[in-house]
Amino acid sequence: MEKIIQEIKKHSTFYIFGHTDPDGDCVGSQLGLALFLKQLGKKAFVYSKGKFERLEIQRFRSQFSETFAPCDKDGVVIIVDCSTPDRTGFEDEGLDRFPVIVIDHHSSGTEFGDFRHVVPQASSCTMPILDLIEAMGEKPSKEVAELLMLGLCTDTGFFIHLTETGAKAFRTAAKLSDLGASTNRIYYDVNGNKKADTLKLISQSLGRATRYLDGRLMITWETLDDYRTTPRECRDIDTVYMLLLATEGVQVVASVKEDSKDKVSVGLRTRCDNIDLGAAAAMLGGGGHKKAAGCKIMNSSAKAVVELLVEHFSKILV
Ligand SMILES: [Mn+2]
Repeated sequence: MEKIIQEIKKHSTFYIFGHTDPDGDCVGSQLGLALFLKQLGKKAFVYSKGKFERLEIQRFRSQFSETFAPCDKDGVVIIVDCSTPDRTGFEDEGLDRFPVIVIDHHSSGTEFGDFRHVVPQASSCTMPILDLIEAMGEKPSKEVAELLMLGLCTDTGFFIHLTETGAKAFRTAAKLSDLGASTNRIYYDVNGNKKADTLKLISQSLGRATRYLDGRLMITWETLDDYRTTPRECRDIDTVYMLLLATEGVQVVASVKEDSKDKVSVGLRTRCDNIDLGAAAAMLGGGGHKKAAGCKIMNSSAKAVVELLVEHFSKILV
């Protein structure tokens, strides 16, 4: 942390990257950190390859650049919320010409970057960012606090995913609340703008959800065909996860989605403390957290991936 603080003090330009297909935590981390650095009188730029599909982050899209054209060769790259360098989507764009600071909270992945502040116990990436701001002896503005709270709210499912180890997250939330962040405002910014078509996709996903392994595993799926009738932006898989995880006897929920003709992405969620989905996803070439993880399967169809998941979890859910 001390080295990261020195790097920040020493330099005046920062290039901030998150992961592709950004979520609230990624966007909150990138923009919160950028705004904080600007308030220190520094230059900060945020980059993302998108896609900004998730409704809760679409309003931030215009602030991000898709191409990396550094204006200061003495700048510093900061990568947030990424467990591996390829997650940025910018791995071939010369980020390593600059010192690289990594701030993250994933439990699996690779050790990359020159300076790392990775806290796997943190519930969101915005938590170690607040730690950094405090370690610098600074106080986030109301706007920064609300961006950091956005990450905390979305990565914890508005605090639902927290367990008995969640005290630090609540202490962080209390601090951000004292600084002027409103969880109610964030809730409706995140959840209050759904299109009517969203209900169609939700009902379709719920209708397709199938129980396997005596109901311990539930899988729902979407194909490319589905997006011909209902736009992809109308997906609200988090609501689907929440409802499926509320089913009696269920341990793991999987959503299988065809991204393109030869790429299928899998999202995994569990409500069980003794299941490590990050490890389960890693065996399939993916990664993530204990309770939320995912992977991408190439050269496959949704149907084949469903079969693969049933086989995979028949060995894990015993
Ligand atoms: Mn995160």
